[in-house]
Amino acid sequence: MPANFSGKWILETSDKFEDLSILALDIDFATRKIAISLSQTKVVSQDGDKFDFKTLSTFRNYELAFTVGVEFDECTKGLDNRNIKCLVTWEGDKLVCTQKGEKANRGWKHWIEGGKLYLELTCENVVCVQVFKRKE
Ligand code: VLZ
Repeated sequence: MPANFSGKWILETSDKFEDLSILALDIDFATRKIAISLSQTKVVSQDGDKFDFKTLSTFRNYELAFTVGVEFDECTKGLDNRNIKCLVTWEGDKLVCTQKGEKANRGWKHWIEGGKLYLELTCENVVCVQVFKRKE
């Protein structure tokens, strides 16, 4: 049975998030500097293969709802504002999303390890890893 991601998670470490912002999001210097300084919270609701991910910050919020195995269109509104075609699948206990669009090799993976939530964001040759701890 796949992992349970449900709950509230607080960002603990973020590696290469700025590199990813430059490459994937093409956002300007000032916005980028705000983005990397933010405390991010993931609020995850999981019901079987149905997911709702909310990324919350004081600056901007981002929400994504999907069902594993069902392709969907995503507009990354407020991020890099691109239209992508997405599919999320299970690879073992990892939730793996491929994002097809203008940018090559784009996607993310989520998994739980040592009680922490991991998010690996990939675009072209940049890999960003974020680690979240559970909020009590
Ligand atoms: O995450 O696709 O958890 O959508 C950063 C927001 C959110 C904060 C990054 C500041 C979300 C924005 C990446 C400044 C421009 C993402 C998925 C997996 C769910």
